[in-house]
Amino acid sequence: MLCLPPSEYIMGEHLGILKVIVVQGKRLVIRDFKSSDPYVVVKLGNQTAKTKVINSCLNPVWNEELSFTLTEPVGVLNLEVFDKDLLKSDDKMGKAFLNLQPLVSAARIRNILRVSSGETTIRKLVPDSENCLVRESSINSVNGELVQNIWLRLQGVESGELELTIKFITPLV
Ligand SMILES: [Ca+2]
Repeated sequence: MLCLPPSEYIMGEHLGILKVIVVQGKRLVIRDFKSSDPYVVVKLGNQTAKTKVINSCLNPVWNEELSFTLTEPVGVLNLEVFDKDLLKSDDKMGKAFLNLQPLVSAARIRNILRVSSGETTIRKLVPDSENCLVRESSINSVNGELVQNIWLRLQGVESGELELTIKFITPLV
């Protein structure tokens, strides 16, 4: 009798390039006297990237694009904000995560629908107890690229939100 694996993925299969644009932070927590010097560390599996530090700012605008390769099994994107300090170790300003599975599923739907041009909303995600979403987030196909704009609520702190734009570049097969 043929025994199939529980899911269809092939371990280590290369799915595409994931571009994470860390757009901005809002209402971040104070970790110095009156402000903070925030930067964001983004992790996907064993890949890590970080933004630059923005000094003395609780509503920083980074607009920085960080690139990752996405492989099966699809993991979770982890984000953590820190306050840069010179004389002591950096302080924590909250963390958030994003499940990338909906984006990968959206890519499959796009392939089935053969969407390669124009802008089409593939699916919408709503905030719930299983994610960090602040508001509804839609996954769009924009000229063949999958684009998702997201506001994430930072966990473990009194306040703070992060805005990301995720682009998933994967061949139409
Ligand atoms: Ca500082």
